Amino acid sequence: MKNLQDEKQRDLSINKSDGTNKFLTTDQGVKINDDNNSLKAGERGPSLLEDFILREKITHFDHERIPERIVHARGSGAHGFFEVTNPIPELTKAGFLQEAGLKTPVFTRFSTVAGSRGSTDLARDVRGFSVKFYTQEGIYDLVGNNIPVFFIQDASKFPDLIHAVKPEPHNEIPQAASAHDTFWDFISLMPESMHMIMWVMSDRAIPRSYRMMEGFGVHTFRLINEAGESTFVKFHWKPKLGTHAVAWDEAQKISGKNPDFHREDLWEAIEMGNFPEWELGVQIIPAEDENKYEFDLLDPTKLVPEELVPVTIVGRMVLNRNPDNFFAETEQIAFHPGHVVPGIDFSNDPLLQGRLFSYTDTQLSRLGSPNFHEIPINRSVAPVHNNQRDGHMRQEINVGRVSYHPNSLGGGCPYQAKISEGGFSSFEERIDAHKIRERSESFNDHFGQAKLFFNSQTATEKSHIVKALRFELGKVETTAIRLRMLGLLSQVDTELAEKVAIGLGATVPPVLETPLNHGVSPENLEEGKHEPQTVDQSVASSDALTMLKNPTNSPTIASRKVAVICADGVSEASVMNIKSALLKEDAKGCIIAPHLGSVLTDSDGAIHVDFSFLTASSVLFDAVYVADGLGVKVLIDNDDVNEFLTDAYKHCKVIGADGQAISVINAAPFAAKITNEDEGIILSGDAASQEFAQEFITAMGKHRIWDREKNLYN
Ligand code: HDE
Repeated sequence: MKNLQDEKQRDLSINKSDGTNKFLTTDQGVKINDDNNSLKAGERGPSLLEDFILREKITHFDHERIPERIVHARGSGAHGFFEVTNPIPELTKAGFLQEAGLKTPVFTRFSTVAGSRGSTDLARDVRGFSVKFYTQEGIYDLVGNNIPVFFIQDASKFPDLIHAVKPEPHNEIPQAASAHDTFWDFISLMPESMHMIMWVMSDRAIPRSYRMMEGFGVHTFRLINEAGESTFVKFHWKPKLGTHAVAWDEAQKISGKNPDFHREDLWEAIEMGNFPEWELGVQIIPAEDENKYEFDLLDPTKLVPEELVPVTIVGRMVLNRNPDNFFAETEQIAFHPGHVVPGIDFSNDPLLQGRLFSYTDTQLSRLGSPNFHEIPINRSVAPVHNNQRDGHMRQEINVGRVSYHPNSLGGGCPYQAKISEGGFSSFEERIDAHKIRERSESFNDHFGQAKLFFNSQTATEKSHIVKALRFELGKVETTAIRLRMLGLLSQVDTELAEKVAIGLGATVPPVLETPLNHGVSPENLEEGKHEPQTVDQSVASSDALTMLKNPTNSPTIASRKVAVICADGVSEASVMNIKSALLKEDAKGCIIAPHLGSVLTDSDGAIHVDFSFLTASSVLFDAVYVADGLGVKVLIDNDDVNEFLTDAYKHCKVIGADGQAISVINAAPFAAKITNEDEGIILSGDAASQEFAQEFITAMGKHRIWDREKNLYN
């Protein structure tokens, strides 16, 4: 078997440039003698137009920016590979899924949707999850999200949705946030969005890390086998580290303390060798089952519950290499759901069909030319030969007279491939239909799966959804919009609507009074056609839909970060005890002290300080430990320490202290609220004990102690 894993890296190496031990030159290769001064008429005189070195440098700089992506502008990516673990040749002829052990290079980009390129990573938002597979049969892009459904059913509503969610056009406020009038105005008139709204108001929209998110292809696609038979498929990425979130208050604070939180997390994990990993799974739906379910497989506001169709794992993806250059790779990469290889095909989902147009079109203005496929990160490792020619910034030098097909002068080359030679042929779906501008009535259920999602959540998760809606609608200024939303929410769950209403100081309006336009034509509205419906689901509740009971979760604390709070006089044994225990679990303890440099230990040693209270914040860590020793005198009732610990407590993190450090916890503002049932407060009078470190690690494995919120918010 060929090892293809490094094939893309070899391909990229042709374009890499490294100035180490080289002369500085102009773009034309002329060595530069003075890069610090422009050419002038005399020492104090004006600059001269003939200074080609200055002109070239400034001109290049003037044109350094390209338009950011219309959506998904803010993102981060990494290289890696996809490895087949369970080949599915009976379902697809796609070469990269044929053989166990076969590795295909990938580049994966994660993103937020609404914010601009410089916005925060921690916005409440959907996350993009795009994977480019550099296969032997050409590029395959799986351009998905971390949420398995979407807001709208038809591509024609996408510009409206995005106009509504982006900053409002008159004052460009707010950045990277859906909590404003235009977004909720649109949503309140689009009941089809209610299932997605449940997901976006849940903690899925504030992930702890890109490495701890699921990914979904969203639409139903087709797999095509050698015999030309089609099977419907839904794609899933399951993270090895489990599916985890931060708290909303925490997310907002991270946005101020470190807006690059997710970007840095991905980068650091890869640099440290903690390579993020996901399993790729497929839900297989035989062609004959197309109309078997209470939902339409072509409706992108619906998912297929895993209880109805389980996810079969086919391979794994490992991200093991950071990009060399953010712009050249992460920014210039161009994904497209229409980049498919033989063995994978589209369904008639009307949202997917619209996407098939949009992605190339947008690259033309973003990357400036139809030659964007020649940019190194976009370049296929499978050979490319065709009669496409010229255009801005063409890199390829096509030799010969012939740039048309059929031809005799070029011997008929490049020639077409038979299907048996790997030529792509679209699935021959029989279609005999009227040309109509209509939505299928099978798409009318707008509340059934919103209910399924809400009913599947734990009490903690439901309360987070309530609070998220109180926050979002609380930022809406127009009362009528808030009321319309309460009307829609009451159709998902009356208790949900009532709880949100309490936070808004409002009363849930009767559903019938809720005026709805819900995006249908005036005639259909008059006739009451496409009235939003609630269809009972055959699955009442699904653990795969929660984060807290998610089957992907495991007690691993690998790559988690713990704040180890110290001061001069700290017990060296305590610090080493916790740090080495964490290291064994592939987690990291970071030393935080009142000052940078180092802290002196009780055994006359010195420990390097990673951050001071000024440069660190509790929201940037997964757990906090206060170390024993004489140093605690400085830490007791210290404002910085109290703020640090209070945030950790409020965000339901594990807090530990041993020996004398227990007095620091006892002096914290929340001390009186700590209950015996709190599994996240680990205190041990016995300093530096292994049992203590183990208890601390076990508690961290629960990610957060959300039960604590009962004390905090009652
Ligand atoms: Fe996209 N989307 N999208 N989208 N989308 C773009 O393409 C679009 C949709 C998704 O990391 C754009 O290259 C339309 C669903 C991701 O570079 C643009 C519709 C899903 C990314 C575009 C949708 C996605 C994009 C902007 C409705 C989940 C980031 C820049 C018909 C399955 C890719 C670009 C990256 C990016 C159009 C809906 C995922 C404008 C018209 C549904 C992850 O072409």
